[in-house]
Amino acid sequence: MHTGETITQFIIEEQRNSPSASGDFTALLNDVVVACKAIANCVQQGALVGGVLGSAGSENIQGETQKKLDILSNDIFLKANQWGGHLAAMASEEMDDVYPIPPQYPKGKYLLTFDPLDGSSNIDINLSVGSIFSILRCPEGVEDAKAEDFLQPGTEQVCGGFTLYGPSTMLVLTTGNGVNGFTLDHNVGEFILTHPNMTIPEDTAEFAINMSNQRHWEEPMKRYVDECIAGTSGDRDKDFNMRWVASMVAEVYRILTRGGIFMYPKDTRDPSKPGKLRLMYEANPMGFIVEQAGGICSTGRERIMEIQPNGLHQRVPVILGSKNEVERVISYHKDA
Ligand code: AHM
Ligand code: MG
Repeated sequence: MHTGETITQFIIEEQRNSPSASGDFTALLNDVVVACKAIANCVQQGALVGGVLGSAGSENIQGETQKKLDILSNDIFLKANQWGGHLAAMASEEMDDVYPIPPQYPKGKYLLTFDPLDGSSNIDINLSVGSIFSILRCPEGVEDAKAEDFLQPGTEQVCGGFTLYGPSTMLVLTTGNGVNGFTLDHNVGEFILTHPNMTIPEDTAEFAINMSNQRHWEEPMKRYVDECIAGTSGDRDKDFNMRWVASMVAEVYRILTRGGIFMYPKDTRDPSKPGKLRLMYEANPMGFIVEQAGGICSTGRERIMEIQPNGLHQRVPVILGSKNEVERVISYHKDA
């Protein structure tokens, strides 16, 4: 058994380094961790418990089919985080509007956004999924937080994190002091610090993209991927390998472990959807983590974390990972 530092200990020790901290943030993170453990448990049970696998027969605000586990995970996040008195409101990829804190509970100074089950198209085929979350401060003086109070650039995040429900359950976290990875010890019921100070290598020979969308990409993206595929017979004079899990959490975890570049680029199909991934629930928390690990997260034209959001469910192109490859993609956008 691994008897390392637990996530609770880690968070409390971080709190001690900031003498003005009230303990609110620590307590909130603990509630988020409880939600993640409960979701990990549901995911792991799979078909052994009824009502977990399969489609829920509904769509979210973005017109995507919801899985039963999408809805269950969303409920778990809400229930675990609404009672503690640390939040002014929550917003989720699976809910149309902001979720206010029910009147019977006290309100707090933070805002929580989350994608309760990222990569849920993978759930019924038993591949990795995860949860992504971001914590913001509620603007001073706001009692009942509305959507506009959430519309803060990613640079304002207090914390970004995600879990990966894979062969082992991992939680990766940043509060702006580097990136740390924890593994769930199911016997102890605690996340244990197993991957301190995760960093992304600057160079990589591995790219991740959904190639079936190739004809809809812009020229800079086509150029970059064509060059990767040409390998030693092309301009790059270097062979590349490709991966596509269709779970951003798994993709980002791989990049944190051994480097790589992940791209869900701008798509010319529908001008109202310049990308697939959502700024508030996916791109910003992942961007915070990737930058804290020494990587880059960009749309190809601008730093994701500096985008001023214009809507809760806004979508953006995402290109993230190893510094030198993402810089190359950005330079191709400049050339174009
Ligand atoms: P989701 O939040 O509805 O699961 O969608 C996000 C996921 C990402 O995890 C993944 O990178 C992408 O969608 C996969 O998309 P595609 O099905 O086009 O390959
Ligand atoms: Mg998602």
